[in-house]
Amino acid sequence: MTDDQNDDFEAMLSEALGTSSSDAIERAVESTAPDEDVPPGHKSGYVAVVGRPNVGKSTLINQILNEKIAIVSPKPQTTRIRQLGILTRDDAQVIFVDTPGVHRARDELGAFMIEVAKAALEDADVILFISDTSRSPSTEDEQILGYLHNLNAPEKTLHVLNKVDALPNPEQFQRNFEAYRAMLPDAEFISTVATDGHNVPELVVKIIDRLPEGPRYYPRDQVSDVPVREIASELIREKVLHRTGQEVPHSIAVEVDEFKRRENGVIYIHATIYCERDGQKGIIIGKGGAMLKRISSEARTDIEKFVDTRIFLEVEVKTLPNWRRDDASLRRFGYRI
Ligand SMILES: Nc1nc2c(ncn2[C@@H]2O[C@H](COP(=O)(O)OP(=O)(O)OP(=O)(O)O)[C@@H](O)[C@H]2O)c(=O)[nH]1
Ligand SMILES: [Mg+2]
Repeated sequence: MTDDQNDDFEAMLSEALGTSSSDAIERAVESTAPDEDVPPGHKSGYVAVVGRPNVGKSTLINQILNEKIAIVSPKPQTTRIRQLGILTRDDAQVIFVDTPGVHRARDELGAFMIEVAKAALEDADVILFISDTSRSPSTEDEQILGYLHNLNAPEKTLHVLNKVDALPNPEQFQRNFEAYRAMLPDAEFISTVATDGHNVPELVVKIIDRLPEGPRYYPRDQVSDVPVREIASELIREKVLHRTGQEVPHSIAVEVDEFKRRENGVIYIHATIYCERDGQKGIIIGKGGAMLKRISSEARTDIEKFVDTRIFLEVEVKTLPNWRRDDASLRRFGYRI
């Protein structure tokens, strides 16, 4: 821009804003200042939510936020990326870090997922170690204990004994409960039911007690750091996870290729489900396309709920052999740090 053009641009901006552009910039800077209007004693910080796959980490975060920001399924290894769930109250801002379940990695995708969980532990002010009380402890729980031990910060850890509603019988409950408590005898613990919210408000109180004083890092109305586009692709992946079994859930990735608003206000989304083999593609599409139709329709309902607008969703399925071991594909789907 020449100086003249620059002046014109400034004038246009001032007119549009009803003020000088430098004032507008000042205001924008002020409104994003992190400690804006927080009361004295305001607390904030990061809470890493870790555990083996399927213990209810994402369910718990959705329950605390009263909003579905993370996908959930009965299949292990549902969560693949680090995602924030942000709880803002007048007195505190709690930034939950949902992590992939810690397991023994069998491919590069698995190795990435474990790195994500470990990295979240290092940055955390508070750690929630989630156990599934309906099952006995496993080597995966031991693996997590090893990470916690290396951090050497026992006062940061809260042990959450989840799924206390799903116990086979009282003796088994007692055995599982004691076995978990023996793993972390010095940590404070609480039993919860993430699906119905039992003891969840009490857990939030314990978390906030442990947070340091600090500013509000995110705007009041922000509940997650995951872009809408990404949430849409996750919701589609969730529907595939619910509808398919065997190795299919682990073999898919979803990419949203197009996301735009049409003149009639409807949001148009085109997404591709990638799987590793043609046989899996056949399962996802189903007889006469019936399965894919069901997956798309369920995903559309959930995405509409999230964006609060009508959407038109088109989904296709492609085969991308061995993508879970291929560096370029992992990077493309966001599974690389
Ligand atoms: N009965 C019962 N089921 C629960 C509870 N919490 C979660 N679940 C169920 O457990 C399953 C796994 O929940 P997720 O929230 O996806 O578990 P996760 O720990 O995030 O799993 P990964 O992302 O795979 O590591 C889902 O079917 C949930 O509905 C609970 O307290 N009681
Ligand atoms: Mg999860």
